[in-house]
Amino acid sequence: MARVFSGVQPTGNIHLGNYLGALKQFVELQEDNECIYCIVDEHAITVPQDPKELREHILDVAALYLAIGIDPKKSIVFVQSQVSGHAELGWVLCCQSYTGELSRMTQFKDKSKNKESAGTGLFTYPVLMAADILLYDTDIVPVGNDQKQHIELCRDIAQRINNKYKKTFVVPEGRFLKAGARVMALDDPTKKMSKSAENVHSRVSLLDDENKIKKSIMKATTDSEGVIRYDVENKPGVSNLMSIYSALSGMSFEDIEKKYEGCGYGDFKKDLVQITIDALKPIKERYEEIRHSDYLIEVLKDGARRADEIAQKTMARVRENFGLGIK
Ligand code: AQP
Repeated sequence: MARVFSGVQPTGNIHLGNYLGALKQFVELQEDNECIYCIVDEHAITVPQDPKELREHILDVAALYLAIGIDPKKSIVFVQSQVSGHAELGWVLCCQSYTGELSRMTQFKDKSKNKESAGTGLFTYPVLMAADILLYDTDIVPVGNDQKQHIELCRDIAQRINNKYKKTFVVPEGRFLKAGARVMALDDPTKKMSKSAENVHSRVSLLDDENKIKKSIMKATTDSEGVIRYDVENKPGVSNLMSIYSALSGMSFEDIEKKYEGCGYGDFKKDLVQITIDALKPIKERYEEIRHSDYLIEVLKDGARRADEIAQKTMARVRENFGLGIK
């Protein structure tokens, strides 16, 4: 059995990009692997957060994990800050990474753009992400395409340490999906769909009501050609909607093109609204059942205990190989 690890930031409501790019894989992978799924609250504070809202968002994401089908009997589900090994290993890895390589991370460049000064946490975010992964001897990391560069960095750091010290870490592989690997913003298909984008119609969140879903999809940017054709370069808006359609319905791009031959964008978008509503309905219902339950808290406490057991073993090995502390 391979060990799988991934996480989501509790920075707002999970959207179709998070779901189709990463979370859908989480559920499939738990059938044949040992899976660990984290709510990465220490990553969330790399940008300002309201403490009360952050606590709520942590439980929102946890409830959504379970609502989409993650089964705590099969997978470990926990909150990052409940396991101290993440921050501890993060520091060790910081001492083994270079400012040059971190400066090249496109997510840091995007998030610090137009800011007078960026936080150190935002800069070292990919190192903490590497710690999250390496702490659990992870083999596979299911993530969206936007995380490719961070996974490469994690592999580089692990290999660097393995070469310099005794073999300390498993070198993980990223796992990226084809359909939905990078869902773009509905209002601007040149940007990725994001929880923190100002325009709420740039995304469909898993908990959106039917009216909001309808409004966001019907308003989505397309082009003036009026033809449903998958062509990312020339028709990024339509291609993005087709990716969402394909990922939610299982239909290929060719079949979608055939189905909408001679139709306008209106008909296509109306169907996409319905497909999205149908796909999200059972998730929302399950979410409502568990969001305020004691069960959810129990799952997270038990998950933290099980995650910590694995993390402690890795940290003992790290301290030994680095010569930290005393015997
Ligand atoms: N647009 C996207 N398309 C495909 N996958 C995506 N992911 C995020 N956006 C897209 C994947 O979702 C997982 C969880 O992401 P995250 O919450 O840890 O952080 P993020 O990538 O920074 O997501 P957001 O929505 O853009 O959050 P904010 O706005 O807070 O920064 C990851 O596997 C990611 O690849």
